[in-house]
Amino acid sequence: MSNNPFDEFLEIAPEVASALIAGGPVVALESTIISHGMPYPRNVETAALVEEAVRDGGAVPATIAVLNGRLKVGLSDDEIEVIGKRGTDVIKCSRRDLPFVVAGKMDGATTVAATMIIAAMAGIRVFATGGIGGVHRGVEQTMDISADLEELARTNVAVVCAGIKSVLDIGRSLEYLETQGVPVVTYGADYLPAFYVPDSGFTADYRVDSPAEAARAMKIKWDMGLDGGLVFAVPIPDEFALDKTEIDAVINDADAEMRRQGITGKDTTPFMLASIAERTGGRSLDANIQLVINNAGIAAAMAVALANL
Ligand code: PSU
Ligand code: MN
Repeated sequence: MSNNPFDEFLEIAPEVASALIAGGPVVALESTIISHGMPYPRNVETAALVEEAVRDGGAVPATIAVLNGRLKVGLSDDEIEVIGKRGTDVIKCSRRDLPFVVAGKMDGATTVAATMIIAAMAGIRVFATGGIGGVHRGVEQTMDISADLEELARTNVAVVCAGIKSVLDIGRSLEYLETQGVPVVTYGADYLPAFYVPDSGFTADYRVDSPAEAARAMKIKWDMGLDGGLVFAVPIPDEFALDKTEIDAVINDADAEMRRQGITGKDTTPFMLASIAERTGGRSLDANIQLVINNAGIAAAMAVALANL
């Protein structure tokens, strides 16, 4: 790996490094979902199940975080345990945070944006998660737009997710991605999924029905020099989906509570996820776990297909 210009910062796990050198399939996984997205110990259990789903799909998992200022690509079970147990005490790390967490030799859990950056540095092209950040509701007042969207505009990684949560303003998030030239592609569905529910009511730009089709689109995009990411939106399997009317009401209540408490900035997504889990008696957490596992398996198949092109 000595030809990598980012060697100075990266620490790639041996299994991941071997797979990358061989041109084999690797799937990046984020760590903010572990520290800030789910409670301990289910976050750690989920991280293991997600890695297993990637392996079952024929790829090598690379969970990404910053530890002691090192950009770690591929965490050990012990390292995942530490991040999961410390939870929101770990710094939620997006693009703007990376230089300071590295300079200060600190620990950071990486968001979709930061995970994309580190994955790209390591040469990983496919990344699985639950949900991406987007344009927040009330953006007219707050200007709260996740750095994930800007990262998708510039960094060459495909993000496999369950769509855009209705915690966010789905319509405006799609407009932003369109402006930035980021393809939003549904996997095996006509309508864009909305995280806990398989159908948001919004249509996507394109639809693919196989990992090979997804991989071809990625390869052609990047071969043409069209830098930036792609969003592959996979609907939550029906058996794990929540009722749309119920979850929409819960999200509205959680959103109102967040405004009352004056929560802003990077704290909004973790607050909403925890509040929704509490209000659904944990059913949203169960759904969240299942959709991430599902996405991981599909991302693995896409990584395999990409490696075979
Ligand atoms: N959506 C989820 N779970 C999560 C996140 C989003 O369902 O854990 C995390 C991801 O790491 C994502 C981040 O990148 O929240 C977005 O935060 P912000 O809106 O502050 O950019
Ligand atoms: Mn934000």
